[in-house]
Amino acid sequence: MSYYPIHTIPDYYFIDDLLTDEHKLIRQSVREWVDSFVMPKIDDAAQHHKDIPNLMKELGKIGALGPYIPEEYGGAGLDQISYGLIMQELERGDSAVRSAASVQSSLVMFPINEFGSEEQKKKYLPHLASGEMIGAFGLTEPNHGSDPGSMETHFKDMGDHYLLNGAKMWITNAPLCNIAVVWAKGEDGKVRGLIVERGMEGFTTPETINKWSLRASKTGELVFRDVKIPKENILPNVIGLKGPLSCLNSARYGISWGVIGAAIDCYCTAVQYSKERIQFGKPIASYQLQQKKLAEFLTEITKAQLLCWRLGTLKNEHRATPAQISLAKRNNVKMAIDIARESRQILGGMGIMGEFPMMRHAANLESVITYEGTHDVHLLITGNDITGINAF
Ligand code: TGC
Ligand code: FAD
Repeated sequence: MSYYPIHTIPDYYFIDDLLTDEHKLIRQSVREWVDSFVMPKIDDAAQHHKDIPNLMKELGKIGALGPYIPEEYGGAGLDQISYGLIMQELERGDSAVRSAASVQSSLVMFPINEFGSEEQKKKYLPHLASGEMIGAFGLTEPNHGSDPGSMETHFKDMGDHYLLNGAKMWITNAPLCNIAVVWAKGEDGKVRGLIVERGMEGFTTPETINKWSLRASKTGELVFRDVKIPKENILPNVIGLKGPLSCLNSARYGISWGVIGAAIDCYCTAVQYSKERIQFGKPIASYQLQQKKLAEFLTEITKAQLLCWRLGTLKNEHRATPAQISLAKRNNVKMAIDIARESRQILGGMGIMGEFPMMRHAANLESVITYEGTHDVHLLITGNDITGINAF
């Protein structure tokens, strides 16, 4: 259960009036699931650096894997606002839970649905939607993070199969994955997507340990040593860096919504605590300094909610540009990490404890502000959009 009553979750500008009954129903059901399934387990999982048992199958059951994938492939066929609301509710629980759902949905199911063959869609999507199969997305490499176009992972055409060599690093769910969508260069230097399956000889997934962030999520490497990839495992319908970057548009959009959930969890906890905690004979909520913080949190959350609602509407109309998505990802993650850090102070010493979510969210958001394009990379994308000059 959340520490605060669920009805205190803010909707200061009546954004609910802009949602359909279906949107509100979806949000309510994911909200309740997070309270009953995630909240009781998340501190233990994060403290002990372990994932929540059965998470993917449970996410599959509530329809959080591939919500916008067509129903014929096991998705829910929902719109982009629904996807955003689901991400928001999941990240109110923990960024690791949203990460699990967004990698599976936007980075694994999305490319198979957009760029895959009919056989690939039928073979993988229903199992990914149910959470029986876990996917990973391999773009980042040890020597190439912000600059994926310089990737070294490559494959050769051997006639009846491809031979894949290289390594990917910082990969969410690598140690757990059944399949990985891996981006690699062919002999012509062009980037292609390959579906690599666990069990293929020469494919290993060592875990990255000792993280201080996203501790309830498994991260690892994808290592390929002469891995034979059947020819039918290449994604046939995309060539070039725009393949992986299109997936990132979808995942970055989900993050823009998701982090509002983390900010809401911190804000609602701080409001509740500040009304209960008495110092100098009065609740600390009665002091102007604390009210200033709470007023600023609510202002920033409301602005972020409006930004996401509008972006979701543009996405539904296929009008959202990658640069608009970058602006929202950058703004909203910074908003959330600032609220997590500042709200922790409202709890004083209690703010460092696992019973309250602020330290966990703040630590998680250090990853979120780095992955899917760092804060500075998104600034450069906006700068490029304004000036037409690439400053990378
Ligand atoms: P550039 O020359 O600008 O572009 C190369 C080609 O890509 C196209 N493009 C896009 N297409 C679709 N969507 C976008 N957002 C696109 N951005 C660029 C572009 O039009 C061009 O196409 P074409 O046909 O002309 O070839 O690329 P560049 O080499 O200068 O690099 C800039 C870029 C875009 C790569 C950089 O700005 C960037 O975004 N770097 C960040 C890398 C990143 O975000 N990595 C994320 C890895 S995945 C991850 O973090 C998952 S976390 C999972 C979790 O939630 O747990
Ligand atoms: P670098 O690119 O080395 O950047 C270091 C610093 O330099 C940053 O501050 C950056 O902003 C700055 N910088 C870089 N270029 C410029 C420039 N031109 N101008 C000014 N400053 C610049 N990747 C995947 O492919 N799949 C995943 O599932 C995945 N999951 C992740 C999970 C976690 C927990 C983390 C932490 C990362 C994950 N990533 C994943 C990788 C993530 O996308 C990269 O960490 C991120 O893109 C940054 O790359 P880097 O770490 O190599 O940093």
